Amino acid sequence: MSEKTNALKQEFLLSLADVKTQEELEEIRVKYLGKKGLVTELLKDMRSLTPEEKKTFGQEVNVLKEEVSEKIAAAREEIKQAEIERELALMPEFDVSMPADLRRGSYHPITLVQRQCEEIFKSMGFAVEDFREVVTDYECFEALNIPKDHPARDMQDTYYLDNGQLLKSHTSAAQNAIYKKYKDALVNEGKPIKAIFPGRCFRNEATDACHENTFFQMEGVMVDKNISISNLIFFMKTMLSEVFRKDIKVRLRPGFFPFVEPGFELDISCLICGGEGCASCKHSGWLELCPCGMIHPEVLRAGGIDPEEYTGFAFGLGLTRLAMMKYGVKDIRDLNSGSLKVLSQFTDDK
Ligand code: FA5
Repeated sequence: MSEKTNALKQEFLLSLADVKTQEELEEIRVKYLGKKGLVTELLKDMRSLTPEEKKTFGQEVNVLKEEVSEKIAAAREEIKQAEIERELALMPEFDVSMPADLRRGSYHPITLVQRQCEEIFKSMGFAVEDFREVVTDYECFEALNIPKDHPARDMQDTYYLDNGQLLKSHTSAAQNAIYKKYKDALVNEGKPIKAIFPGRCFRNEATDACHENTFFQMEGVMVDKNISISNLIFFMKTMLSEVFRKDIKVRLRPGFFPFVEPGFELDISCLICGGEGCASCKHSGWLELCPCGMIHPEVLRAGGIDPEEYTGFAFGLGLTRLAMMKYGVKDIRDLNSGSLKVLSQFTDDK
């Protein structure tokens, strides 16, 4: 091997020894084997050689080229291997002999009770509807006969967005959209409107054992010709007896909501204290569970339904409170706590 070829080979081997990354290696490949690389440049020296010398020198350069290529390929593999090992060293060690943790998640009690109510109402011909959490002032209040500055708004302070929309304070906010969706089928095909719409509600209020600022309700409406309070009572009774499957004490008393006339409060005797009075029922022995009433004519009219021809009932079931009562949860705040100690106790069959 000529002195020049040998010197180039030694220089290449030295620089290869320092290479740590694929990028550095690529630089070296271009430096030696690229179109204008040092190995290729060697061939320029051939011009001044005799044909015999050219042959020997040409072979020598080809051998060097091959050697350089092989060493670069080997270095590429080594660097790749080293990278894999570095990554493996950073990974936590797995003990494959360790027993698996077979604990499963469980449904949230509110989901369980919501699904149960959905099944009950579906079996009675109600459609299950979904609705947004962000609603307009019109949907949440005005369409429900609660104009601006009406005192009933004080009971439902909520969280407002910069654009004037708000987080719905009750599921009644979907009523107007439901009437508009189903009114044509009611008028043209004589199909009664029967729908429930569960959803998350928000209120800007202090929390205690039976009040949360984020809770679930399930609204229900039925509109047809000749719907009366007795229809309302039938559906409320059926729902409660199916959910609890035992005798529970309820009471119906007058209640005021601008969107129903007449309106009622449906209370349930507190199942935590058996009606004696405790923190869960604000020491009254009763828990407000499902206000209801006959839909106000103005509300039907806003939904495009003629109140002279049709009547209907509406109810707003407190789903979170229902879950409290059904599962014996003393403090409503536990349901939003995300604590697995609390939540893992509930399963479908309880
Ligand atoms: C309403 O929200 C009416 N929209 C219900 C209604 C619908 C009446 C249709 C008539 C016809 P109220 O604010 O009372 O009403 O709430 C209804 C139920 O939701 C309560 O009885 C209670 O069970 C539940 N609830 C209300 N506020 C809270 C709260 N802060 N935390 C937990 N549950 C609540």
